Amino acid sequence: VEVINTFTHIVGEPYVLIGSGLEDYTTDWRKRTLGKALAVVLPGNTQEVAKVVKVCIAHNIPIVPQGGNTGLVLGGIPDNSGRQLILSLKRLHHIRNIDVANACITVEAGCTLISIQVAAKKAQWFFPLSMGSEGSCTIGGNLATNAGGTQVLRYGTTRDLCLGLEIVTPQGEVLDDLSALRKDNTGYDLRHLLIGSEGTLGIITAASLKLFPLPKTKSHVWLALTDTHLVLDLLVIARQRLGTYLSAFEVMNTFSLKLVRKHYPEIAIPLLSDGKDYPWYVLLEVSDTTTITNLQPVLQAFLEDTLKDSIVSDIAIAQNLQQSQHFWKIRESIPLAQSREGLNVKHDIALPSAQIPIFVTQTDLLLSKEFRDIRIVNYGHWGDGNLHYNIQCPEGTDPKTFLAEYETNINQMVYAQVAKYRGSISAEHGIGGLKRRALQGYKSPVALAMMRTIKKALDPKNILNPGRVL
Ligand code: FAD
Ligand code: S2G
Ligand code: ZN
Repeated sequence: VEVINTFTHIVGEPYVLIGSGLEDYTTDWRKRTLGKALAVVLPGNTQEVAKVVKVCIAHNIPIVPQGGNTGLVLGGIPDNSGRQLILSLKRLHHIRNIDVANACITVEAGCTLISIQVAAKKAQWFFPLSMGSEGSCTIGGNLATNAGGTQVLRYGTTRDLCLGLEIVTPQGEVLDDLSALRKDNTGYDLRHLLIGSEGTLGIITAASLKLFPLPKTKSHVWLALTDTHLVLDLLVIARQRLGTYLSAFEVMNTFSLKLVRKHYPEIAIPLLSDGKDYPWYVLLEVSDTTTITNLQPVLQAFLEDTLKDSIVSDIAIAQNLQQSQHFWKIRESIPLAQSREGLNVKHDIALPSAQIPIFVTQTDLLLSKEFRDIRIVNYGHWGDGNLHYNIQCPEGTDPKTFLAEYETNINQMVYAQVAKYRGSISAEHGIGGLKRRALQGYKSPVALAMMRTIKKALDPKNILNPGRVL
């Protein structure tokens, strides 16, 4: 009780939550797991974060930093010991500065991704990071997980968009490393050590981010294809012919779209009607940031050739902004349809693009033989070699029981296939608590030893997010 009073003294009574009704903080977005927190504390600024950390050090209270709680690998929710403190960054949601001359925006960690996109746009600039959770995920969480999303093909991951960080260290010190510099070689790059560290090496309280020119024209094309090899051919030709115009290349299998149709019947899906559907669909986005553009003729010629050469079987082109948004709505409804269908075994994997077809053919076969009637939802950012290769239990069976019984060996089979093609078992969601064991099996022992040394050196009391990543 005494420590709760100390927190209250630092952040104010309304910002220390204890007892029941904390599920929004203690359950993960997928509703897989319910943790139990000592309390939820919501500091109002960086100094308060630092003070809370110092109290936790003095009382040996482990801290789980949390942003929007949209993470998918149990990295941001407490275990069920009731001893861990959730330190929510939600109240640090101010846009600190937009520096147009330096094409840089400085924001606090609790800003939602969408609020940063909107602030940049208002200043006639573009902050490109974008993903289905952008309405509630925070830039602190995006940085901590080095989130990817749908614009990585052209703009890179969150790591590539960050110029500097302000963090609170595991000792409760404030490191102000915010910067608008594009070049700064003064010792180890601590920013890049922190990005992707999932709350285990420091608490991100603010970040300076790159701003980009606003796209002046965008076009969206929905394509139907009959084979994964053709999907990859399309990606290669798109890269060659569309160059830097190409800003997204999202792939979806039929079943992922049929799930959307089942749970969201009001969403019309182009080129998918009963009796006439295709195995694969691609949502392709091109955009141009210059004022005078020849984007349309380039796109037109590209599409004509892909039809003429029978790479694609059919095409639907968005005629206006509303249709473009509709294409994205279909794509972003897949994870929502999946969670309506029930808990599923998720694999957020990356492969060298050229190996995707053989991986898909072999792994589909392997799994379908071993686990009869499973339904494979295969979609995602193939432009980055990143597949969301998710397994839904057989129709009519109970998802929880299915996961309890089969998740581990499905993971093992999929990850063995990923390792065979020198892929990654976590492309963008991170390791968190969910993939910690899998990481031990797939990361080189030398790499794991170096990570442990870094963790021990920076956080010797293991106060930040213990049990996550390592
Ligand atoms: P949280 O869930 O609150 O935390 C995530 C991790 O970061 C935890 O380990 C936590 O401890 C740590 N953390 C959070 N804030 C801080 C901080 N300020 N300092 C230090 N550590 C911190 N992810 C993608 O990469 N690409 C996608 O396309 C994508 N699509 C999604 C679609 C849906 C519908 C959903 C639900 C999720 C999706 N995600 C995606 C996953 C998730 O949105 C991202 O991982 C996101 O970056 C998490 O941000 P958050 O603020 O919700 O973090
Ligand atoms: C996406 C969401 C999570 C999943 O939609 O791009 O990152 O795998 C995923 O369902
Ligand atoms: Zn994704």
